[in-house]
Amino acid sequence: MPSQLVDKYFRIESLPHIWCPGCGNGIVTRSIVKAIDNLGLDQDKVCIVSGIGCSSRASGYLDFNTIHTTHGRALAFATGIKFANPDLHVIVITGDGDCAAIGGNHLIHAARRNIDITTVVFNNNIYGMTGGQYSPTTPTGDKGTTAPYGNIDANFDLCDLAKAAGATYVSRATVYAANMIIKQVEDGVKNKGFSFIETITTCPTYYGRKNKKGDAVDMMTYLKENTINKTAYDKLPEEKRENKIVVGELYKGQRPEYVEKYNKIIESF
Ligand SMILES: Cc1ncc(C[n+]2csc(CCOP(=O)(O)OP(=O)(O)O)c2C)c(N)n1
Ligand code: SF4
Repeated sequence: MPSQLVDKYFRIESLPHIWCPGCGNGIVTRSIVKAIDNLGLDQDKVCIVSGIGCSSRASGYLDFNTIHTTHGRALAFATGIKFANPDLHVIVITGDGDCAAIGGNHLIHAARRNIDITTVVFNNNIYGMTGGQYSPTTPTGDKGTTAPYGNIDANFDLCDLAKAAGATYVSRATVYAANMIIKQVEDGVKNKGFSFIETITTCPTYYGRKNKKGDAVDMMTYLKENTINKTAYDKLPEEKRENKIVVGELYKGQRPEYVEKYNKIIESF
C-alpha cells in the first residue's frame, strides 16, 4: 500500500496487525481504505463499526471514528450511531460468523429497514479467531473443529439473504480481485440505504488447513479459477453453474431510507 495511505488512514501505533501470513483480511481492509480515499470522504465523517473476530480487528488499525463492539452486535451499534449522527458515513466490518450466526437477526432487520449503512462482510467460511468452528457460510460437507466429519448444515448465500431481507445494494467480490472490492465499497457508500458487500477472503490457517485447500497461493488460485461475473454466469447452462463464485453487483433497488423517514416524522411535530 502506498505509504501516504498508511500514514493518513492507519493508526501506526496499533501495528503490526494480528493476521496470519496469507490471510485475506489485509486486502479487504486496504480496499475499504482505498474506496474512502477515492470518494474523498472527510475522515472525521466516517465511522467504522466492527464486531468481534479476526476481521473485526480491522477497526482498531484504522484512523477514523471507530468502535470495536461485541460479537454479532456491530449492526445494532451502527444503527444507533447512524440515528444519532445521520451525517456520518457508517461502515460495518464483520465476519461471516459475526454477521450471519450471532448477528443474523441484526442483519435482516438492518436490511429490512434500509438504513444507510454499508456492511462489508469478510467471509472466510469459518470462525477464524476462535480456532476454526464452522459458520453459517461453511459449505455443506466442509470441515471445522465443530464439524470434524463434515458440516451437515446447508450454507447461507449471504447476498441472497441480504437482498431478500431488503438491502438496496448487494454485491460480491473476492480478495483475488481487490479492485472490484474497492469499486463495490464506493458504490455501497454512495447508495442511500442498506448496502451489503460480501468479500470472499482466505483463511489458510483454519478453513484452508481443515479442508486441505493448500496454502494461501493455492487458495488465491482457487478464487481466480472459480470466479465468474454475474452477466457471464446468467448465460451459463445449468450444469456448468455448480460451485461458481458469482461476483459483481448482484442487486440494486430503491426504497426510502430509514433515518430520513424517521426524521420526517419527528419534524412533523
Ligand atoms: C457473545 C460472544 N459469543 C462468542 C464469542 C466468541 N467468539 C469470538 S470471535 C467468534 C467467531 C469469529 O468468527 P467470524 O465472525 O466469522 O470472524 P473471523 O474471526 O473469521 O474473522 C466467536 C464465536 C464472543 N466473543 N462473544
Ligand atoms: S485465523 Fe484465519 S482469519 Fe484469522 S488471521 Fe489467521 S488466516 Fe486470518
